[in-house]
Formats: sequence, C-alpha cells, structure tokens
Amino acid sequence: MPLNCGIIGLPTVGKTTIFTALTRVKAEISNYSSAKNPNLGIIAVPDPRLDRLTEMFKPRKKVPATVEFVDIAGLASAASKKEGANQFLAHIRDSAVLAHVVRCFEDPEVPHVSNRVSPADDIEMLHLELALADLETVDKRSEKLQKELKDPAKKKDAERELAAYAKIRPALQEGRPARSVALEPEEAEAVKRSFLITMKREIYVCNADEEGVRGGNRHIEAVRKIAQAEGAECVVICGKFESELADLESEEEKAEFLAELGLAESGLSALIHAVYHLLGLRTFFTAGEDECRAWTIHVGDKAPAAAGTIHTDFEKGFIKAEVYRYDDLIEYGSEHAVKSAGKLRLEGKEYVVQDGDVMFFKFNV
Ligand SMILES: Nc1nc2c(ncn2[C@@H]2O[C@H](COP(=O)(O)OP(=O)(O)O)[C@@H](O)[C@H]2O)c(=O)[nH]1
Ligand SMILES: [Mg+2]
Repeated sequence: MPLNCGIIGLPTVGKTTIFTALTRVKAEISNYSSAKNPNLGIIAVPDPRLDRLTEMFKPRKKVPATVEFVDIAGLASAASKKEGANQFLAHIRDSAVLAHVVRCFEDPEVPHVSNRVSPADDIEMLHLELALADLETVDKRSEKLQKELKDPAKKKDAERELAAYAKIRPALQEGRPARSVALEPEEAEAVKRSFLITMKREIYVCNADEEGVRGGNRHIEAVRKIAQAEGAECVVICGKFESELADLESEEEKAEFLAELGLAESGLSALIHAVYHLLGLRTFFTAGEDECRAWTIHVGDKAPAAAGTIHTDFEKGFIKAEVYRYDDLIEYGSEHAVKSAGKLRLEGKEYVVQDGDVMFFKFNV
C-alpha cells in the first residue's frame, strides 16, 4: 500500500483548496466535484535542517523528502448509495492515513451540505458514512469466516477474526470507528485482513478563516475537543489564505504575507509534518558538495534498509555506515569538527537509524 494521506471531508469544506495549496498545482475546484479522478500530489516536506545543511555544504542539488496527498472528492450523505460512493470508499481504502477537513469558517457565499456550520455534526455524518461502509465489509467477511470454521486448517484464525468483529460491530452500528475498539493483539492482527476504513488513523484539519487561525473560534474548539477525546491530532489552516500564499513566488513575499497576519509559519507545514509522523516516517540526510538530501525511512528501520532507499546495491552490498547527528554538526560547525570531536560513529547492520542522522554508506558490490 502506498504511504499516502487521503484528504477527506464533506463537500465544500475546502479539501481541494487545501490540496491545491499543498501542491501549488491548480486542481479543479468546484462546489460538488465528482468522486472520480482523485488528485494525487507529491509534496515536499519542509525541513529547516535540510535548508541549513544546504547553507553549509553549498551543494549543486538540494532534494527534500516527500509525502503523497490525495484529494478525495467529498461525499454528500444523499449520494452515499450511488455509484460515486464506491469510488469514494475505494480511494479512502487506498490511503494509509486520513486528513479529515472540517469546515470551521462562516461564509454565506460558500454553500454547506446541511446549511449550517457545525463541525461536530459534520464529523459525525462522515464517520457514520465510513462506519456503515465498514459494517458492510465486516458482515460480508463474517459470512465467509463462518464457512471457514468448518475447515480445521482455518478454524482457529477464523475464530479469532470473528471474535474481533463481534467487538467491532456494535461500535460501527453506533457510527464509531473500529479503531476506537479495544482488541487483543492477535485480534488486531486478524482484522487487518479486511482493510477497514475506520481503522485508519485520522488527523483533523480545521479549515478556518484568518481570525480563526490567529485566535481560534468556537468551531475550532469543537473539533479540538473531538480530536482530544480520540487522541487524534488537530491542525488549524486557512485554506483560502494558504492558496493565496502558495501563489506567491519569493520567500520574502511569503514571510511578509505571513507577518501581516501575525503568523510565524504556514499551517500547511504543520499539516505535512503531522501527516509524515502519522505515517510513521522519519528522515535521515546525506550531505556533500554534490547533493544535500533528505531521505525517508520508517520508524525502526536499520542501516541497510536506509541504504536501500538510496540504491538497492547499497543495501545488498552494505558494509557499514558513517553516522553523525545533525545536531552535532550544528554544535561543532563543520563535518571536520564533528570528526575531531569524536562524534562520527561507525555503525553496522543492526544500527537503528534515528531521525536527523547524517549518513554515509560504505558498500561493496
Ligand atoms: N471563505 C472561505 N472560503 C473557502 C475556504 N476554503 C475554501 N473556500 C471556498 O469554499 C468553496 C469550496 O472549496 P473546495 O476546496 O472546492 O471544497 P471541497 O469540495 O471540499 O474540495 C470554494 O468556493 C472555496 O473558494 C476558506 O478558508 N474560507
Ligand atoms: Mg474538491
């Protein structure tokens, strides 16, 4: 499964506006877009550490880490039975995590599916939709598992999975996500086979107006409360403002625009970082005169796997890695000084790569 983040939410909450700002590519914006042709965007992960490395090494090339976002067209409740629904659900199933955009701005010009801005109701409506889709999946799957109970070779696995669904079903019926249900570790493992949508982790994205972003509003508070109760993250963004900001060419213009609003950084950065982490991704760097680059690994990846993200030969012929911490480079001021201070380490195959490692691989093919 690709490691991407699906942008979901009710229609006209600002998903495409936010997606467009993310990609700086004008995706099609309409009040009720179709569930077909989702837009995929490969987004650079802003990283001040890479900027700093680039200043120090002055490389010919600077390559940031990336993360994928998919703009999944919204689903009106009434449309849920129609053809578009299957498309919509299929796209969500293909996403590893979800960014749930919730409308937290008032604007009489922009229609709202239920004609009033009410984040709690909106979230409930979408969750219900997703829960019902999962309920269908669970029922179909359970039917199949009932048959497998008769097969001695499959009986034990089937029993375990069925036990999990017995716990999950009541939650789904109430419109609560499957991830909110406490499962035994082996049950949790078993239900992975049915790819339930409501098992996916969610980040809430409050699409607010500029005042909301600066000082908050009651809609944002409502979303925060829900996020907190679920242990989910909550990011506040002004989609309209972000898309204007994304259109600006120079960094100075952007900084000025942000300052005018009294903001230190674009809300998109916060969203990208939150998603990157939710996906379980971390960054290590390679730095030299030719190129400074941020590479993406998974939490817990060992040195050979990290080498493999650069080239499969690096992994196959892995010998060792020279590693130092980005923070040490900043503290000592140069790679040379890091070495002199004894902060450069040689690591082998079992080394678990840490976020912020600067690495150089020795390999042999
Ligand atoms: N006032 C205001 N309008 C917004 C904001 N974000 C999006 N819109 C408008 O809301 C409408 C629907 O936005 P869109 O991104 O297409 O919503 P989607 O259906 O969720 O993809 C468009 O007319 C946008 O210009 C915002 O932060 N403030
Ligand atoms: Mg849209």
